[in-house]
Amino acid sequence: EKVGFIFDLDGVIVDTAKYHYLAWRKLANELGFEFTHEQNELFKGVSRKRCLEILLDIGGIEATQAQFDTWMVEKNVDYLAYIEKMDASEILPDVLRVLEYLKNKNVPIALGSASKNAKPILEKVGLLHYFDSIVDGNNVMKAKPDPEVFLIAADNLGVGPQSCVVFEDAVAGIQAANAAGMVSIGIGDSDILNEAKHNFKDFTEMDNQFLELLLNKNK
Ligand code: G16
Ligand code: MG
Repeated sequence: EKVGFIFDLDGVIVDTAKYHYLAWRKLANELGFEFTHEQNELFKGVSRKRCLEILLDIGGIEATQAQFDTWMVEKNVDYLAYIEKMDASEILPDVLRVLEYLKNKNVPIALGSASKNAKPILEKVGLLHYFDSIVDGNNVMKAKPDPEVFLIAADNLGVGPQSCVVFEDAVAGIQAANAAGMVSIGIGDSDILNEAKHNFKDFTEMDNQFLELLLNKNK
């Protein structure tokens, strides 16, 4: 069977984590508390709703449903203002080389992201056309580490889960890929992503020979 490739978005294709951070920090400051970079680590790969729950926990704030909904919208409006200014210069190093390499080999490619803003971001940086399927926060019921997002992506690509390779920067994402029975590849800190099958600091460390190995894993 052919091999399918699934990419996470934030932290793998683009570094939007910094914009999420700025938007969450602004909200925290407005509510009267600090939000640090270390705390932001907990937000990677996690849904917007869950992020706000964690943020309010950090601030020790009890919110009514109406407040909660308002703050969800407020954070996203701020985040979208950053997204609006994005362009291809924000694509992370060697992502384009890897996408081109796979595209030239006619490999099915999907996006598997927790974000509800995935499509506009891919459009902004000019990468939308590389993806045969986009599965994001609008399509899933259960967030990572549940495997749902990657299983839907595999299904859309017409490839069995065991024939899929997942690139992820979040612990929850690696766990989701493993739970789906896929080959998990950590992009980032190998100490944090130690449950991944393979680890790379970023795509500059991953040569075409390794991609070829993944491509032929079923042969
Ligand atoms: C991303 C980020 C998370 C963010 C989530 C939801 O997931 O890593 O920090 O909270 O999407 O984003 P939004 O508020 O845009 O719906 P991923 O899976 O692409 O890393
Ligand atoms: Mg991510």
